[in-house]
Amino acid sequence: MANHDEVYQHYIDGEWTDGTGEETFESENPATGKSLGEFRRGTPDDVDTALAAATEAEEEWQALSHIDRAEYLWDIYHELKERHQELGEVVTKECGKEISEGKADVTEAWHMVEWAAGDARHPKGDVVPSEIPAKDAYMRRKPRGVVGCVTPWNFPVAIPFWHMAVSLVEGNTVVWKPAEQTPWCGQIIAEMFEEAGIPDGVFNMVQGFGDTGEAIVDDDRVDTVLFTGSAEVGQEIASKVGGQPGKLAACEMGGKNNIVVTEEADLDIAVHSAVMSSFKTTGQRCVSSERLVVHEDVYDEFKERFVEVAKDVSVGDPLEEETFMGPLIEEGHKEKVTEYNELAKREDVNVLVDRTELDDDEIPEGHEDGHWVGPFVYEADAQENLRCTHEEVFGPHVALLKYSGDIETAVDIHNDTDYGLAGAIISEDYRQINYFRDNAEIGLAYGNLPCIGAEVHLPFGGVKKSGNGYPSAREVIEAVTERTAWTLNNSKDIQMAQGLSADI
Ligand code: UN1
Repeated sequence: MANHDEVYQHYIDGEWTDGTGEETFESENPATGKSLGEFRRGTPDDVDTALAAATEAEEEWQALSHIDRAEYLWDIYHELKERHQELGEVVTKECGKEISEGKADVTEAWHMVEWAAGDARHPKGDVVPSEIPAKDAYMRRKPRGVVGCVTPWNFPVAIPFWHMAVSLVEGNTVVWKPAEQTPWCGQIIAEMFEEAGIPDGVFNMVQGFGDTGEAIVDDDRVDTVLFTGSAEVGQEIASKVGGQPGKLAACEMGGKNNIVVTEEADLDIAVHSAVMSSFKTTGQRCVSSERLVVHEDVYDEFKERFVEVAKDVSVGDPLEEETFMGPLIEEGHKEKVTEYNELAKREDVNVLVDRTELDDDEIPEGHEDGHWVGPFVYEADAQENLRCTHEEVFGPHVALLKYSGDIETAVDIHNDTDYGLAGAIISEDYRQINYFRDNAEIGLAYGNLPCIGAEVHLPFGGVKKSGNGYPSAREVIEAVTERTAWTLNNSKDIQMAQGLSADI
């Protein structure tokens, strides 16, 4: 457990180390503003040491079977389950999500570990037919080598395991930088790998900021970069890595996600789904919805009911079970969300709920320095190209966009953002649902559900500005393995495919 008596270190090559830097940083509880512990700030030299260790460890790690490698992860799986409550509280204290979300983060982590470790006993390639009967053809996978992982603060336990569990079972070694806002979760995960006895250099954790992440991304020894985080950083990583032949980046970024409520919607489901998607995690999921596209026939009733909840929804101490929304992650983020709320007003939208500043009596005692914000809900014209309805805010900032006409119109509005991560349709009409499924430009599409809460054995990623790959869940396997097309001739003759003459 973190305390103020020691400065927490990096975990490199099987050792805890101060690294080369002089600087340290604090982890802050966003609900109280108080420090949770002090951590070493990594430098590019520390990344260099970690990458040297990861490269050195590759051969020995790859000599093990998938099943033996998975054994280390099964230990971690049991540890995550046994420490569910305790770790859930750590997540809540460090990233501010209310406690059921803190615990769900840990649950999602063990689900990912279970998937990856279980997959060790599944086929690792394909048997492929050949045009030539005497040929055997296969697709075989092998590890890419060293995987660099850069993870966000909003899922500080689950997302690191999205990146690392499959990478490790497939035979890669890992250098990981946890988010600078959630180093305590990073510390605990590193302790778990140490306790599981993972061989030296196979798993390395360097705490730090953007320069530490950049050192991972830029280094030639890294074969795959996995990134989950902001569109800005993700685009930079994708273009940098794109210029380095042989290296791959899978990035999953944000969204400006929509829920479409048609004239055929069950409004109980619609309101419930919109509240969950817009306000859970205080709007700080990349899949959170900031646009509600609602048909004119049900618009007034939906608006009245949604606004009623938004005015009332509880914001407060995330450790209390009755809290629905915790604080924002940090003061700088509160400023950003506040600026977007102000921008919306300047863009002349019709504000319906403005809880940008909470009343004093809403803020729990001892939490005066938390980064509090409540829902901000407004109606805007779907046809206008406003910044507030098109840019990702990453907070409880929600636009109601009324439409008239058919499902095609709703889906056109849905698709009118640069992003394409998650979205939902609420309707009792299967034709509308199917149209949405086939035409919404998103990676995660939901019918009659919130657009948050994906399960790890589904692909998780998006299109357009939301990402260029799947650094997550089951699809991560594509980013961390090479495919070899292996073809074997069983005859004494050379016979070619495509009818190519083999005469010489
Ligand atoms: C994120 O939104 O940043 O689908 C990740 C979900 C979670 C993961 C969210 N399983 O809501």
